[in-house]
Amino acid sequence: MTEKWWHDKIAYQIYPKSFLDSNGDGIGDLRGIISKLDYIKALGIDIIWLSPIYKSPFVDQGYDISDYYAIAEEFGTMEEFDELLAEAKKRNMHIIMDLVINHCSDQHEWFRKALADPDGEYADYFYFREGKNGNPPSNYRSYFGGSCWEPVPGTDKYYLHMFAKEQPDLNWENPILRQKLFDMVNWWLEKGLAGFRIDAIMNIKKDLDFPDFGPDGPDGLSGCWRMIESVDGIGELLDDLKKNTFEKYEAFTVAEAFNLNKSELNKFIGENGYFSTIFDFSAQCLSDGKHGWYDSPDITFKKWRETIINSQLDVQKVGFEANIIENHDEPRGVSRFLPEYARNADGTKMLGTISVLLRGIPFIYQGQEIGMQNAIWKSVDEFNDINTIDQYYIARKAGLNNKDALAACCKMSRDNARTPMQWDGSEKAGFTDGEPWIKINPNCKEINAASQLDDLDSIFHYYQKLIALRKEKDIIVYGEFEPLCREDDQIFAYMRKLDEERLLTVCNFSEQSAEFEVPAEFEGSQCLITNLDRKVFKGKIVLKPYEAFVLYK
Ligand code: TEU
Ligand code: CA
Repeated sequence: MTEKWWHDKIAYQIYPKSFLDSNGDGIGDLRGIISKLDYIKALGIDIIWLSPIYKSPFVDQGYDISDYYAIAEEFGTMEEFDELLAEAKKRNMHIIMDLVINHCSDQHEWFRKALADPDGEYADYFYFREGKNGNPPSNYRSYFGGSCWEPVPGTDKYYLHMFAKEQPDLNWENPILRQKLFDMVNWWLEKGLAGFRIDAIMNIKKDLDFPDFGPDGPDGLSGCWRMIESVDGIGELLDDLKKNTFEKYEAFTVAEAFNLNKSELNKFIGENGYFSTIFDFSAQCLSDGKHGWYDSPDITFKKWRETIINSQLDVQKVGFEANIIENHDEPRGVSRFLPEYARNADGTKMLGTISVLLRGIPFIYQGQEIGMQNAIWKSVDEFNDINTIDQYYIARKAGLNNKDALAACCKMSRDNARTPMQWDGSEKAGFTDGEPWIKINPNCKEINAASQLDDLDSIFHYYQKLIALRKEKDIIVYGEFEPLCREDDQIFAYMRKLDEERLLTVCNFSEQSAEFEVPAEFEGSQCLITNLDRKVFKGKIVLKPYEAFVLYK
């Protein structure tokens, strides 16, 4: 495997709207980010991913871009962005941005021109299609609910949107549009970006016949992903994208790619893959409900462990995946993957240990490093996220009462990750002086950065240490992954191997103590990190509940 500049790096995702507000309008901004670069650097981060900061009407929190060349006023100016790039560079950190090119906003100039002339050249930047017998062209349900087809006013045509109706899909079959997107990507790379996180990219290839699929819900529609999964030919588009952009700059790219099968991994993240890496969402997908969040299954420890093990084993033959426990679309990892009894500082450290020391590029989501948790939502009106509100109504239509529909949203809502970063224990968590755009989790009194920075035993300092270890030890970057105790009811343990070096990670995920036999080869090894105060690691040992340790030899 050829070494790449990003192999040993660690990334941190910022959700700008909720990171830090510098001017009291209740919305996080670039100035806020700049002022916290030292904090991020202190954690040990090399790469910062910014969720979208482009000009946008914010129907889907900036994932609906109305100008790819402008910074959203809410966040600041292009000068401030340049300052952020320069300040990051000074600290030897790289910035990557979100690249949202499956769709744009209905306020983008291209779409306005398309609507103004539905037979003109701009209409072909999108998918404008005639309906069938007074119905939309096909029976697809968008990811955010309702039909994927919206009427084009004044015509008998519809336009396609896989997400909200304000996010029309871009027609990747159009070479002029493709070139404009490539130019835009290169413009940002020229500016000094290190790369991109690439949004919803599996959706760019459509079946141009737009066939119907069997209905899979009470609305008589069929999830639009069925068409995406059934169509071939995305590879050519992705290869074209890479060759015309990323490749020339040695950019680091991490794609949001769901539902790949093993046989495709090499094309995506192999030596000459379309991307540097893709996120491993396999654990997150365990809570996919058949019909929505209301029938989302609970995650069991054994299933979760097996899922992570399997993806580690599959991926290491090919390349690196990016490991996460949460992001801006997911509930907080502590609330999701830890049983209730373990949602404390020690349990949180244990979860971090398992995740950061896996093979792959760790992505830490803002607040994860201090152990932020899901908020308690008292009514559906407290949510802001378009997807959450849709899921609430899906649950109600399926017959759930208000309380149960709300409970489903509390558990799964994307807004759990979008409550403001908890900088201190004050009423507004040090996030803003004004009215925050979304509610602040009242547990900021107990969970906040200020108190953790002062406490060497805190989750923050534990993460800092985990991250430092990954930089010190090549084995954490390149070592082969080997699972241990795969049948055990309590323990998650794995080994990493690099030539003669060995690393052993052991965690007890249960509420009871658990026995573990330290392999003889770890005789005389060194303990690199532990969340409790164990001193002896030899023979048969008994781990306390949510105890974690890492041995190195
Ligand atoms: O997400 C794509 C995607 O597949 C998600 O919508 C996912 O299905 C959903 O969040 C599960 O709850 C990306 C972005 O990460 C997301 O924030 C955007 O809303 C979406 O694309 C549209 O751009
Ligand atoms: Ca602000």
